[in-house]
Amino acid sequence: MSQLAILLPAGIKGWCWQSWQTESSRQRAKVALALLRRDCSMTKSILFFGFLLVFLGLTLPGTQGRKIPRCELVKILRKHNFQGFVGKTVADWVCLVKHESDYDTHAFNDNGGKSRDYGIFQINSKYWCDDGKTPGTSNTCRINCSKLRDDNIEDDIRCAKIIAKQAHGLTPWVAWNKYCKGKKLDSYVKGC
Ligand SMILES: [Ca+2]
Repeated sequence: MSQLAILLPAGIKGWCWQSWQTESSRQRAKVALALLRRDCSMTKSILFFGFLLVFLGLTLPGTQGRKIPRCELVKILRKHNFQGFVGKTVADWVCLVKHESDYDTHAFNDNGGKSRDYGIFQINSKYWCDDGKTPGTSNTCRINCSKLRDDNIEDDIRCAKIIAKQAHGLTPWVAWNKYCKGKKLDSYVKGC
């Protein structure tokens, strides 16, 4: 998208300059006026569509990842009844997300080529989702891993709950075991 934005002005400049050169000298003033008044209306149209494409590329929902502010995540987790789910608190889950993905819905990690972790909950392709390149995946959540890297975390939440339910807790998440288990976690929901 950014390349398009850079190329457009150069293309427009070339088009106008070509029109200018094809006319005889006595016609140039007339052409210049036409370019400004009418002919270069195409320039405006191209610019408009160029900016529209860049704008859509930046704002289309579901295509880009984003960092979810801590308190927004707390609100989402409370709404989805995470408090008390599998005997854990919302603070446990916020701590888990902080240390697995740093709240980034677009987070991705390659585990030495054997499997990959996707999204805000860093869900693994060996057991829970299918990325098309992890042999023998269980795909227990019945989901394409790419869906776990967009900014709609509804499906991520559904899958995370399946994982926690099967494990009767949050032990499948290495970061939770390391940074959250048995720790004082009040700060993760403080002020929310
Ligand atoms: Ca998703």
